[in-house]
Amino acid sequence: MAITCKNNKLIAWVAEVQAMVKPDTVVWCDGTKDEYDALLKLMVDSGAATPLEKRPNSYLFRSHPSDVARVEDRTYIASREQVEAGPTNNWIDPEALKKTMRDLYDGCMKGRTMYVIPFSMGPIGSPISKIGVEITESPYVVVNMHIMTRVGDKVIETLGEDGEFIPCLHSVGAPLQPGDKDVAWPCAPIEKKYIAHFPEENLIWSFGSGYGGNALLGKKCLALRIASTMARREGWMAEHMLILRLTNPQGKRFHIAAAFPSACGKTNLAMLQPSIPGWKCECIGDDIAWMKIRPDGRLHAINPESGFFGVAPGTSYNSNPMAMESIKENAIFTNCVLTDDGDIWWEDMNAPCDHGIDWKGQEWTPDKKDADGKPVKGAHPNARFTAPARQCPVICPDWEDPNGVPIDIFVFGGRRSKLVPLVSQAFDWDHGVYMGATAASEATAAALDVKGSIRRDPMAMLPFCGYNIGDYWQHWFNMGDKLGTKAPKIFYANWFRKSPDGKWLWPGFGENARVLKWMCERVEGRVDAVETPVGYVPKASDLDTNGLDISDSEIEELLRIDAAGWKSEVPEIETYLRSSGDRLPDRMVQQLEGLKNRLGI
Ligand code: OXD
Ligand code: MN
Repeated sequence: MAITCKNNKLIAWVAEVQAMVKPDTVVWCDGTKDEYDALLKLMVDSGAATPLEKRPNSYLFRSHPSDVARVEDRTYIASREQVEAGPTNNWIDPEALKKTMRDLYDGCMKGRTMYVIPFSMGPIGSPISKIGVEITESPYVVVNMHIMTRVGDKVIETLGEDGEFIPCLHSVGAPLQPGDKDVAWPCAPIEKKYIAHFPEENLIWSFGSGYGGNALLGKKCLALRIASTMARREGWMAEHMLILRLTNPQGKRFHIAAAFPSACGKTNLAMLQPSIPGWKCECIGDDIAWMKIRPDGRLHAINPESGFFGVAPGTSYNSNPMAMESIKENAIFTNCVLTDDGDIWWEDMNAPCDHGIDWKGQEWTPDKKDADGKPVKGAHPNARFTAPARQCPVICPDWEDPNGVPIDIFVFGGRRSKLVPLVSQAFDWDHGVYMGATAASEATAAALDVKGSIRRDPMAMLPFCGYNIGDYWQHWFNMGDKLGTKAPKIFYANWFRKSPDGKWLWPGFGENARVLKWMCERVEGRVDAVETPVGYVPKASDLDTNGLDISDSEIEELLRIDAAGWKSEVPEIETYLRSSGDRLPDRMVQQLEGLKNRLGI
């Protein structure tokens, strides 16, 4: 560390953790390129990382086959009272959990180096940013944190003597005894994995996993679960939303924040390139938005992250050319195929690969089958890339503006092959909160709208809201009250509606700017809409379909309201909403009653 930490609370916490985890050495990370390069050299030398000949300064990692994704059933909200965690979280008593985890942490970094990573979520010094400090023994975590957050001395400086920070303790849970040889991806078995949040103390303890959302604690643990609880206390919002800027041909800017569950094309939308002439789209963030009401009375958003941690399979020059451009250099890849010429590959990359080494380190060819004759995928379906956001060719010049960007539009959505129209606008804020709360997605693209296949994912926050979901909805209503007429307008989108014979009706992600254009025109009051029981939908003639090969009847079907279908969903929606018990806001009940009335129930 180039500068000395003067924050006694941080010094004391580091000393306390060190005494518990008993590392061989302690290193304070300074966030420099030298540090990044030295750690990668260490991991290349140990065999944990493979440098990629085809991509400058880029590396491939293979995780342990059991450590490939977030572990929702090992993720806990340890509030003092169970009701504070609510029906959507795993609750555990904080004292009991701390006892269990202290036993696991005891000596867990023996034989290893403990890294102390000071990081800022959001531009350093922004009134919306927060500081965290992650302790880990995983150099893979350190280098990923370098990309995903702002790490280094400036954070220590900003913290000063008595600045607040969020302590994030992480361990892969694999101590080394003298003479032990390390493995490429150390981690603990599933029953020892804990991703724990103590919201009343702003504290995160993660044990046993080296992977993504379990280990890069700035992301889901801090920026969503803990931040959502802080946001409620402090009167702001931490949401699972992309942020983009859309500029119309007259040069007017609109800022859009959109929440979609996974597998609905969030990163693709964040980096959209409009096909309609004169419209420009720039990316501010692809996963998380932190939003505060600023002195102008409007809601301003920052992207707390500084990189993309995206799902690799399916990313291609067709589906997301801007993501492909972002990962050409200085990127980290996890669980992809290593090609014979020293590049990476994954399924649906739209590039040839006849032979390579798969994510498990085995020889792989596209026709490889397992013992049961099933095709073997080369990349894990949750294989990831980590890349600096600044490398995205369409990153917005203001993406690091400490004041954030003023949000005009919120979009919720999900994947629904039936029922839900291409786009609808909420009647008002409260109705929009209802739309977000009841957002739902089908389990897979292929699944039909059969009972049980729909997962409600409120505001796409189901695995990320750090407190009782009923209170979270109330917080949304409260924010609407504070914002009044300056509140963003709320919309619901569904790109995935199919015709009765099972064909996608909307031509694809590349055309989504046409739907965003209609939203902007609504915000500006340029177009009328059709009032239906579920919201305002576009008049067919107001949807810009110039140059698209789509028939009038297809547009009609995309926008059709199937009142009988909506009626049949109401009982399930009611059961779902009521599962938050007495924390269900009255205003949500009023929304449900309003819908029933409009549907004639
Ligand atoms: C993610 C997720 O990884 O939402 O962003 O699961
Ligand atoms: Mn996400």
